[in-house]
Amino acid sequence: VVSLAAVAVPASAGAAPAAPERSVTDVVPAPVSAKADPRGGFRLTPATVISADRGAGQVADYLRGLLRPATGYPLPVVPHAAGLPAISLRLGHDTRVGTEGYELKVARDGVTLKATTADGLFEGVQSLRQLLPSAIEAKRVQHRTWTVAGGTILDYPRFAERGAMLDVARHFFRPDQVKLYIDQIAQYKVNTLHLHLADDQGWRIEIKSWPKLATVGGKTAVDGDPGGYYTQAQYKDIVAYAASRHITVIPEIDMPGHTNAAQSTYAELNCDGKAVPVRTDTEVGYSSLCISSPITYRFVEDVVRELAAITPGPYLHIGGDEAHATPPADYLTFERKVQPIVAKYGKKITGWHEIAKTAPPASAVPQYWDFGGAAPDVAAAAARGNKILMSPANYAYLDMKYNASTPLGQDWAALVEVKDAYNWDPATLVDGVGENQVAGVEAPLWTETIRTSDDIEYMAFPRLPGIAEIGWSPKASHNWDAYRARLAKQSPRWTAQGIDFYRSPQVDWK
Ligand code: TNX
Repeated sequence: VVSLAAVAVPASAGAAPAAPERSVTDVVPAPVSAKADPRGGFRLTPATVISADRGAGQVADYLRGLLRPATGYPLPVVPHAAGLPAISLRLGHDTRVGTEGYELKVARDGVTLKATTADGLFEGVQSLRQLLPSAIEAKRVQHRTWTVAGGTILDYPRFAERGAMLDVARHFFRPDQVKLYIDQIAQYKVNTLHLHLADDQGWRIEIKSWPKLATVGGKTAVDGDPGGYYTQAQYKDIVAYAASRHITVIPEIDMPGHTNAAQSTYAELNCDGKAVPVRTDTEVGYSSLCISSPITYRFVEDVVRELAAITPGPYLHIGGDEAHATPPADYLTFERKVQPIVAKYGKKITGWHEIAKTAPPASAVPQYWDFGGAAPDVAAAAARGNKILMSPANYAYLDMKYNASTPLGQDWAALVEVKDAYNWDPATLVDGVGENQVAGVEAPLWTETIRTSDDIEYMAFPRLPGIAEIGWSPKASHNWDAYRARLAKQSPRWTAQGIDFYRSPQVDWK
């Protein structure tokens, strides 16, 4: 365990004042505006209370849970501060901050966080925690002083969706591992978790009408590693945990390709009625559901119905990528039957950008994964009114190696160093898809080579905060030199949180 106790340095006459350890201008993702007041810091003490408006109680309890382990202070949540030193969470309409923004004021006599919604308060809390010493992230009591850096932040996101994807199909991750990742991404204002729940190597969600999908199709994983699946109760619990971190889950069932686990489990999902062999290699593009069979659509409807019933978020992800074993006409036939099924169960569609060529309804969100430039089908969808989610593989794929000697990951799209992951713009990436046609950004983590939470952390940190900043911060604030200096100051927090990050030589880590 690293000791994070502050070292008291005696002030010697004539010495330059030390640069402050942290400031409102250091927050990641960069706020819309931040004005430091070096003399306006607020000191937490055992007498501090958290005062919360009606509707702010959940965020107040969450904040208390963040601050209690390291401080050991009681920090009671109360409806009125009644003259006590307080962190106040206030709800009230503020047209400047939208639905996820906030205003944070830190002064000597108190901290006031205001937002229009609880989502906005939650995102403001993520900024507030970065204004405390890194030791606030320690899991045990640290005997030291706790000063929140003084100043004012006004903040709101550039794009509505800032996402992360975890592929739990190639390798399975237990609910506690998913929750850990949820906590790690929430601190960078990520608001969407896309779970890739089924692929050739394994099926990970209980479907009661097709029970062997999980119990048989879930047994396998890449390289013959142990599989696993979520019961519907476990999935609902993950969804609820994500919601408590103001994150919406988007579940993905990839189809009509990437379906070998289902087709090796149920013979009737194959055109010849014979189950295909189990496969745990990492080839892509060889499997296809049987497009001409009515059973295929009964299967899809059962899966969509059950998944929609346990998913409160508005979207279901229907995959659609790399369907190389499905002829184009069949692909179109399949999508024309499946997309209305999703609508029938009250959900909107998201899918990999290949779905753009099927002219999905304007509410559908194609997820772009290629390298940018010309993409006529995607541009045409944008022109019809679809918003596009940006996940360019050569910048945003967290499974790409950092450099040729990175022990984990793949390199088919690119080697992606920290600077590469940060240096792109969603609004100029794809020809014909501008700022107003972008839904947001998502950082996918495919897990062919990823087996443990340490592996996840090593690939996601430090790149994920960069993608999150691209999604949240104003374009005008985008600057690598300024970003790398702010990012460096995050690393003691990751150390205190136990995040096993990649120490990129591009950043002067603290
Ligand atoms: C491509 S790009 C895939 C996944 C793989 C990934 C590995 C896309 C939508 N699909 O099936 O896991 O590459 O990097």
